[in-house]
Amino acid sequence: MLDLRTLTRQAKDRLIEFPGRPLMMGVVNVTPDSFSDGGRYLDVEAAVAHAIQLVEEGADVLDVGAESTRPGADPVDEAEELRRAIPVVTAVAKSVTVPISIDTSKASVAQAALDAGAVLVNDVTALRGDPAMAEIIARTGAGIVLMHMQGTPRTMQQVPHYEDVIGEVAAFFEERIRFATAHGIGQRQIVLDPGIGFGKLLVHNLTLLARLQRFACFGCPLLVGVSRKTFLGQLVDRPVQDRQWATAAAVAMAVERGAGILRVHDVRAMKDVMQVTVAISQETIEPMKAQHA
Ligand code: HH2
Repeated sequence: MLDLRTLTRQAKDRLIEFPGRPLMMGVVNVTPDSFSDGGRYLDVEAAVAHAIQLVEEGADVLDVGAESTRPGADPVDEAEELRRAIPVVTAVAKSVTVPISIDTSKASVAQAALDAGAVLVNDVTALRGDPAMAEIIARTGAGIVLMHMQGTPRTMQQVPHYEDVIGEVAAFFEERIRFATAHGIGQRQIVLDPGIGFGKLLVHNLTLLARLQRFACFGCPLLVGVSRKTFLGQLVDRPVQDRQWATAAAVAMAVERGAGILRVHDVRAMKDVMQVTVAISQETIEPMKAQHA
């Protein structure tokens, strides 16, 4: 397993430290279906309550997102994304102490979220979406997730094609790290993500997970998002709300192959999966020893 203890990340004025195990990133969605007709106050309250619950379940980081990146999703305009995301980031930052990530590819949303208390920007375009993003990350010292995606969310599942998915994703990481550092972003701010489900067929997702270790050479933590995704549904033929066991298997394999951050919806269950996988991978019986002491 990758030694995560060497991978402390800088994120604004905070250090994100790895306690010798992967970090659990809990997903806080503020997309329209989470919006009641009752108005914004209730929506913000519901998102904050969800965020607090995820932290109680063991989330080490929260990822707040206001634009769906599901295959085929339409882009959300800037004013709407700001209106949805910023009150939630502001309120969550006052309610929890864990680092907050903003899932956005818009520089204005990233800047406003960083001002409101976020410390990490999860940019699924890896700094290719908004030309102003790199400067904001460099100036603020925020952490940045550079995720691989072929195409855009609207088109990415139409014809994903790779000659060599591992080689192409590795080349992408190399080029994006070079781009980021050339724009004044420190290596220690960077997290890499192979972008499971983003412009990939089932076989590509499976290969990326199976050979995740290949990307350890960049010296950055690897974020993996498998939670409830379509490729799991393709394997077990279950609807999205019934993919927790399938998610568990993928989380365990990702941990065993060196994932550093696990982006999940079901934090409590997946944290158990992570802890057991780590214990077996490290051949340690510390938790049992402690129990019987
Ligand atoms: N996956 C989704 C959204 N953001 N960010 C990163 N870095 N990596 C991912 O794998 C990733 C991501 C997919 O989210 P979606 O299925 O659209 O919904 P949800 O936000 O509920 O997970």
